[in-house]
Amino acid sequence: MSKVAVVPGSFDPLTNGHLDIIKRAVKIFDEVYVVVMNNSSKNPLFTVEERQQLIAEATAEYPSVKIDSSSGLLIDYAKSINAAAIVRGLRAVSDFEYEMQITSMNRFLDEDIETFFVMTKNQYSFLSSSIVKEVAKYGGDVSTLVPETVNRALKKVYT
Ligand code: COD
Repeated sequence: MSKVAVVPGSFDPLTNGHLDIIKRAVKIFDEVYVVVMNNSSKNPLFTVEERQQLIAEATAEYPSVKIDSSSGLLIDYAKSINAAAIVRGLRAVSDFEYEMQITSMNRFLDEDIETFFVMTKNQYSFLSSSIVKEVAKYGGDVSTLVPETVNRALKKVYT
């Protein structure tokens, strides 16, 4: 049976840190669903469709990657595609508390779906979508921190 994983996130926008996590998931799972989800505490810059398009362009070389979106609960989405696992990225200890809370809640809602944590490359451990947007907004160069298409999209928004 093929092993399916969900890589959920806000991806507003996709960074090289996200991409690193997606590539690591691709090595382990047969199918990897990268899913743009609602995070009710964030106010997105890009629409869901724009974020999906940017992810699709950056992952085009990986046939096992599928792009989707959902406005419901992550666990319901994971069940709907028979996922065995949710894959999340860890950057630093500061991510741990938030991730533990999400994982515990998802496990409370469904015991059978495991969450796997993947550590990013050290060079991306300081990266977040928010920090990238902040730097891009004030004209800083983020071209080595995000895929080329994301860099172009950020320039379009901020010039
Ligand atoms: N290196 C490695 N990993 C990274 C990096 C980096 N530089 N940057 C981000 N990541 C990881 C994050 O740790 C995360 O695992 C993933 O990439 C996505 O990050 P974000 O910031 O784009 O996404 P989040 O954290 O906003 O995603 C939160 C969800 C949208 C998944 C969550 O809010 C959710 O599940 N919402 C749906 C509603 C729901 O089910 N809620 C109940 C769960 S408690």
